[in-house]
Amino acid sequence: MLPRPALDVETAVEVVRPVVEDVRERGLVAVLEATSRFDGVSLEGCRVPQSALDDAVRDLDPALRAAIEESARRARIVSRAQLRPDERVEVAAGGVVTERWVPVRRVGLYAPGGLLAYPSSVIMNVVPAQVAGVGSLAVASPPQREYGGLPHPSVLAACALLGVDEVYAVGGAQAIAMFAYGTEECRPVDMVTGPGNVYVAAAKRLLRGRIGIDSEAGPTEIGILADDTADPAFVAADLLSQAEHDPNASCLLVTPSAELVDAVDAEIERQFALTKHQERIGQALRGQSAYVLVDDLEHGLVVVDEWAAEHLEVITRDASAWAARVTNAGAIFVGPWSPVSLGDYLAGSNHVLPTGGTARFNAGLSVQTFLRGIHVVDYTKEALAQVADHIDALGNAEDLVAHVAAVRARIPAEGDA
Ligand code: HSO
Ligand code: ZN
Repeated sequence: MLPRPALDVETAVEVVRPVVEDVRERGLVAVLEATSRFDGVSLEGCRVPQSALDDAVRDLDPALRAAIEESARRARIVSRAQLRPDERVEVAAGGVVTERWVPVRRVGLYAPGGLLAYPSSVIMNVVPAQVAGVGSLAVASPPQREYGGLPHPSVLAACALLGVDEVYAVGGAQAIAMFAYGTEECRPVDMVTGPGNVYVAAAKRLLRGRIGIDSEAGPTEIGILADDTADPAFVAADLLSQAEHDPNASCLLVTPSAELVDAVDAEIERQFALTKHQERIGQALRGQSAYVLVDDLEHGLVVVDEWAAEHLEVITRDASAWAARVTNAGAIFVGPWSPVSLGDYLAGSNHVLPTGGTARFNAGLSVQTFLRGIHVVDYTKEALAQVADHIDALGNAEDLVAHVAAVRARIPAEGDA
């Protein structure tokens, strides 16, 4: 019964299929035609010139520049700590398996435009990819008519400040297809990450397998597990903050305190009257959002684990102890001084997180997203000989005699000539 928005990526897959096919067959021409059709901008090419990136940095508000730089610095600190050394194990004398961490070679990052032009999302995608050692990174973001067909200046500035100079003014499914198949301008990538609308999600779903993708980012969610110690003004503000993203956003307050629910409800009314994006917030709160009254915090824990929020705040007595027991959440925010907005911008944690209950099996974006662990197997003759009989047994049980023979060519069985 817990609310979730109805989202139909499957239907969108059929809508984007012809666009994706067209880009595969006709490359840049198809990308430009789709751009004029969907974005109302006619371009001769999509590659953003270096001069436009330089201009965006030059014209950037200094306070925003300082914020972007500090956000990236903190994200880098956390990302570096995630790097793992290659793991070499001597399984038996002379038998070595090493797990070698190798970055994906080339990644395309999608940055939404329009209302959703978030320079912070550029940071959240670019920094872990760079720290992982991804050698080649390209960004695509929809052309904006009011900026002369260039992507949003704050997106361009964030790219330039992070050292990404390969940027394309392309949005929607055509951007994902451009990355997957390549065009005259853009070499194909191995992986695409970054949030986008339902058409972007559909194109990623369609092309998954040909390229790697991060998890599908649906509308944002906030769950708050709170008791009577929580400040209703904080709780209300945090629910509103994520509702602000999208009319399909979901906000859940889970608490054993009926008094808190009443106080939060009154606060929401008060704060709603003063906020800017009332239309989106109103729809989100009236739609797939709820107060869930539970018997006690144990019961609350069951509810939040079941819902598996993208963001979960724990604002209770002993908040760290309760937070430590949560198993399903994209990210967890502990205590009254760690609001989701902090994580969205400056905590150092990543804000590209699993939504729609996929936090049950997915993690948010991190350095690990851009690394593959390759097992490197290195055995001596003696170490191989030690297990030759076992390989015989398994190979014969599976009726795969050529497998057995490949070992016996090296280590003849006892009694063989
Ligand atoms: N809360 C969003 C990310 C974001 N917030 C970007 C502000 N800008 C999804 O985690
Ligand atoms: Zn946010």
